[in-house]
Amino acid sequence: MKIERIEAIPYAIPYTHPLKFASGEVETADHVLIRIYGDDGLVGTADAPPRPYTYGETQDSIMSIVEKVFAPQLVGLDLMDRGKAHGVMGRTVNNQVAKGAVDIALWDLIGKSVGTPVHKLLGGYTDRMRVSHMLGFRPAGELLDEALRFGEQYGITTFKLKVGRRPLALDIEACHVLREGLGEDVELYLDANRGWTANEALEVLQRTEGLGLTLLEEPCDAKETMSRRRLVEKSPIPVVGDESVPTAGDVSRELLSGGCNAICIKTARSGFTEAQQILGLCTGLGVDVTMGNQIDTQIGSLATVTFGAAHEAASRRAGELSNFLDMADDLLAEPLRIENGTIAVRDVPGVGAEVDEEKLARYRMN
Ligand code: MUC
Ligand code: MG
Repeated sequence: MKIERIEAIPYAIPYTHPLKFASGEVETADHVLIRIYGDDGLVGTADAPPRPYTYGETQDSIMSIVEKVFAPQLVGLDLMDRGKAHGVMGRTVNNQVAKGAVDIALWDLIGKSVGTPVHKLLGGYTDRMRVSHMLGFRPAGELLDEALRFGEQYGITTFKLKVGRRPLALDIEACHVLREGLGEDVELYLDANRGWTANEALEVLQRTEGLGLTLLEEPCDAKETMSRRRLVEKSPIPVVGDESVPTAGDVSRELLSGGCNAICIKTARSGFTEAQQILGLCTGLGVDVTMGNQIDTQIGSLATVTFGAAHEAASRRAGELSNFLDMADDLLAEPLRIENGTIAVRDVPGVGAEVDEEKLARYRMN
């Protein structure tokens, strides 16, 4: 089968509960739906969530690079020649989210063309992932209420707390309130989105000692090389690289230079192909990974489950899969369900992300 056409459709869906974090805030999912058409009528689908403050990509830039730069070179390629497709995209630097979505849409189309679920093509390790819920900036009492509600309603027992605020006491208090209110069996970890300096992060680790926090993600800008390395050496828990490691090359640089000792993998910015390279690197080096959330829709979260469940090392920890619950609506025709704190893969050819066409017509911007 040959690639016949590639579409990049901008759309916007509001959030009912905007997510606030140290590097930004998301009130509307102003994403791009990527569709790759095969010449036998099948369609591969993926969601591209722009995060300008993190990677510099916007809704417009994703549409432009896909439609004007990638599509003209990808149309006409044999669908199975993924190496050639990556050769084309690799000639352009950056634009990770655009490349990731094209990659996932290609895998979806391949899965459909061979009649096999993509989670099986990728590895087929298990059929579901445990869910970790991300808690944005809020007063400590509200954070606890939200975590308790997610525990009761969905069976979620792992939470990632967004931190990186000043004064540090705001986040330190939130950690204490959550641990006290949730009990010791709930997993809690932190993500500062570069909001602190490395030395501030060290102070937070000291002032939260004994709370059983399990991970500290992107505490400061990874460019603070020396103090970040000192933090990684002194931290009793793994320091996770996220926005500092969008590519396999970045992962090896940060791990080998001591800038982090665990890695957050996001299919939204790595697609499935580069996410597999990153996972192989981490597995080979004996480094933990988390499956992260780029404030994904249900289509994006389904891609994360598809990848995470396919691999033993990626499914060991709970994946960040639930922030779509804060959106007013979604494009996925059959909604994702969180049952007993888990989300299952879909046993249909491809990824299983069929789009509700009426909703797409309602939310699309052109
Ligand atoms: C995260 O893990 O950092 C916030 C910004 C982004 O790109 O992803 C989120 C979550
Ligand atoms: Mg992060």
